[in-house]
Amino acid sequence: LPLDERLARRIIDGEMKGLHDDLDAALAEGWKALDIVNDQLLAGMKVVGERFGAGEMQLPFVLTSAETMKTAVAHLEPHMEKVEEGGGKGTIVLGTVRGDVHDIGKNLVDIILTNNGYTVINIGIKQPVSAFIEAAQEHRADVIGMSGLLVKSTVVMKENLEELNTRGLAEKYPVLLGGAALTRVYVEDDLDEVYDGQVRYARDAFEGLRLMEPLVR
Ligand code: B1M
Repeated sequence: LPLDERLARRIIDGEMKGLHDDLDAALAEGWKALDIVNDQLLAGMKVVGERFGAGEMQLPFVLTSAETMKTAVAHLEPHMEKVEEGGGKGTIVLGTVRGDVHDIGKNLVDIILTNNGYTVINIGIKQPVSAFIEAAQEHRADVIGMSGLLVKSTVVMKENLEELNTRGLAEKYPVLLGGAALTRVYVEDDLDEVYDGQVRYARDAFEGLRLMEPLVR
């Protein structure tokens, strides 16, 4: 297989042996680390999601694919372009919501924002709204960022926004939401209606980055 197809295939098959060599070869070809993630590795992950959803792939294999993805991203991270370091542009508390373990997308958002001058307080997975709030207060965050991939996580996000309203924190914390089960319409119409502060939808990590500047006041 040509290198680009081989990289996607590695994610689909969860094949780690020789992964670093292939990634190094791609970098040596002059491919940008972020492009490798977006074009090859995520293409493989998309196939994994489709097969899993269709019942053609069992969960342990999805887990191996996810671990391969994480290993690849960790290998590529030092090669990613750093536009601005130092975290001077603002602070975001970032986590995956209660009941949800998916963190590959969240961690990509962390990398992209960190490499572009933001301070990211990454609180991990399965986080209750209280953990987002405590971290935001402790680190004087400008923005709260919630990730979640399950359909039920979209409901949790709504409840979280309601909790921020109840605690009188909506004015203080603009919220950035992302994850595969969300839609722009749900966030910008339905959740915007619910939340007393600003709430925005990011389709991917780059849209998340673009949205940070207007959200950090
Ligand atoms: Co799960 N899973 N999974 N899974 N998994 C999905 C989400 C699913 C769509 C697969 C499918 O059925 N086709 C499905 C959800 C269906 C639904 O809710 N209706 C599903 C399911 C059902 C489950 C379990 C329930 C399975 C089970 O146990 N029976 C279980 C859930 C456990 C739980 O959470 N309580 C489960 C478990 C797992 C693994 C552990 C095996 C593994 C996760 C490993 C890990 O993350 N550490 C896994 C994986 C890998 C997937 C798929 C295949 C891939 C997800 C992924 O990493 N994508 C996924 C299929 C899919 O998404 N279509 C699936 C790559 C990643 C970069 O994309 O996270 O979307 P994503 O992030 C994007 C954007 O969304 C955005 O930026 C990123 C790219 O730039 N973004 C943000 C994300 N967060 C953001 C936050 C922002 C801004 C942008 O600001 C705050």
